[in-house]
Amino acid sequence: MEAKNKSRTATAAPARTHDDTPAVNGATLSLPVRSADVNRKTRETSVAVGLRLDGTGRGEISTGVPFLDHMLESFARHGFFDLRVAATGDLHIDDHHTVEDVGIVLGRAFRQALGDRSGIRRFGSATVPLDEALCTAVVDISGRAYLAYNIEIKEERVGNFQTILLHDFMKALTDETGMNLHLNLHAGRNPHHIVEATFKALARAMDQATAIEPRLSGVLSTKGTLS
Ligand SMILES: [Mn+2]
Repeated sequence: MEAKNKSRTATAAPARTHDDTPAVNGATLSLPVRSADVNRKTRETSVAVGLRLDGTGRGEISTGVPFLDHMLESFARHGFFDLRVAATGDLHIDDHHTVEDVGIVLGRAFRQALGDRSGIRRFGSATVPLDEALCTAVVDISGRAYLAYNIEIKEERVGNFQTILLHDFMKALTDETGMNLHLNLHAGRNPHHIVEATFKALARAMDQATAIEPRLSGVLSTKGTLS
C-alpha cells in the first residue's frame, strides 16, 4: 500500500513540466486575478473604486452624477471590466471635482491592477458609432501619460452634465493610468451620442490593450520596462 502511494507520487511529480500555472482540465491556464481597490478622500470628494480587468462587464456605479454613472456602466460593459464606483462629492458647487476625481481614482485602479504591465498587449484601438456620432480611441498603456483630445462638442451640456468635463475626466484617467490616449471624433451632432461613443471606444480599446498576450513573456518593450 505504502509502496503504491510512493510510486504514484514519483510518477505524478514530473508531469508538471513548467512553472506554477498548472493546466485546469488540461486546457485553461489559471492566471492571477488582476484587480485593484483604491480609495481617495479629499475635502472635496470621497471616491472608492473596485476594478477587475478580466471581468464580465458588470458595473455597480454610484457617483451622484447620473450621466457619469450611465457612461461608466457603458464603459464596464463594453470593456468587459467588473467595475464598482462609489463617490460622494461637493455637487452643490458643481460636478467638476467629482467627475475629475473619479477619473483619478479609476486611473489609479488601472495602474495598480496592471502591476508592472508584464504580459499585456499594450496597444488597443476601436472606432465606435452611435447613430450619427463616430469616435476613435487609440491607447498605448506605455507608462507615459499623454492625452490627445480631439473632440469638439458644441453644446455646453447633456442634461445637467457639462460636456467640457469629458476632457477633464479623460485627462485625469490618462495621467493616473500612465497611458497614451488619442480620442478623435469623426462625426456627431447629439452630445449624448458623442460622449457615449467616446466611452464605448475607450472601453474597447482598453479591453484590447489590457488583455494578456499569451505569446509574450515579460513586458512588451525593447527597453524592458513599462513603469
Ligand atoms: Mn445613452
